[in-house]
Amino acid sequence: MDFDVLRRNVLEAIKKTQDVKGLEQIRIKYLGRQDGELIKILRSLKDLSVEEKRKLGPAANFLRNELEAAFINKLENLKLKIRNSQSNLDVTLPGKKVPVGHLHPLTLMENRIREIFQSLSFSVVEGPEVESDYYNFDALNIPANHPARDMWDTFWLRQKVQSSKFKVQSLLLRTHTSPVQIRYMEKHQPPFQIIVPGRVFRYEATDATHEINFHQIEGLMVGEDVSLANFKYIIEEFLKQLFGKNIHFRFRPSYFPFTEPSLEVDIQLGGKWLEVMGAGMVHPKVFDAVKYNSKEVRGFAFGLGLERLAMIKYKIDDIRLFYSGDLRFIKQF
Ligand code: YSA
Repeated sequence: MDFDVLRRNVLEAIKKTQDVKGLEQIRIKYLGRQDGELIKILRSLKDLSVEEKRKLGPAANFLRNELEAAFINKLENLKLKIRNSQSNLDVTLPGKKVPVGHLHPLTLMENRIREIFQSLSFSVVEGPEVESDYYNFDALNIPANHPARDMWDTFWLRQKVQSSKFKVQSLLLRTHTSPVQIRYMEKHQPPFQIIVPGRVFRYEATDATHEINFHQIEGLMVGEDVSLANFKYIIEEFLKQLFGKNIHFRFRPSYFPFTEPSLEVDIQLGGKWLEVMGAGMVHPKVFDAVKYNSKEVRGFAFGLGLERLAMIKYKIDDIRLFYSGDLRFIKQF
């Protein structure tokens, strides 16, 4: 058999074959290393003269490369055909379940609270978690050495920032969201109504209702005629929207240096009262700190505990579960 005949036969056979197994048989028949047709021709070359070998050797190599390429090409085509035929989807088969994550209960709670206050025309504002003692305490009428500072056990940060040549400013992790009241009022004029969701930190012992790292949502409404009655209406409306009409809550007198009068809100949970919010009418000294005329404006403010409200909503009896990372807990929401 000469090269041309071999070439024609092989290409014809490759063309005709329609399966991988058949293709492999053809390859062995013609290009097999032991008894392939090509190797037989090459072996017969040894009897030829040097001249002839020089001519036919390269031609044989060329043919082998060409035929090998034709086999590879056909093999790829057959594989592609198989893949395509397998992609004929049976849409009646049940689909594969794709695992999807979901929101943390605290995020769900925060989103719902934002929604309710936005429906009551409050805007959402944010502030820094690392604060100066001026915003966290002084401007809220809690000067250094005031005994009320003990109400907020504080994580102090190493002092870095020099506010002036002579005074070193103390930095801390904010103990409540109230400093954002000051930051907002420094830059805006009344009337306005805002809420401030955010993370706060307290250096205190943890138990079923206390965490060292938790969330508050501050509220602040300032205008000419804002009164405690407005506060009571807003909070009642808020709690009813969040928990339904049958929610049991009470207002209780309290004390904060930055409000006068001050009160707290408790919600009944399993026969006990759980404190969920501190609040009051903004103290004139707070308005003085932001250069408002305290004779002309009035306002109410509150700071609610997000975890506590989520505990009531989802009937969770230990606040520490929110941060436990326990998937059995998280997956229930
Ligand atoms: C008061 C008057 C205002 O004009 C504005 C805001 C406030 C609230 C004040 N800044 C404050 O922080 N009060 S508070 O210490 O009583 O905390 C408010 C709420 O945060 C509590 O009612 C409680 O729901 C939650 N809270 C307090 N300590 C907590 C906590 N939640 C979880 N873990 C803790 N350790």
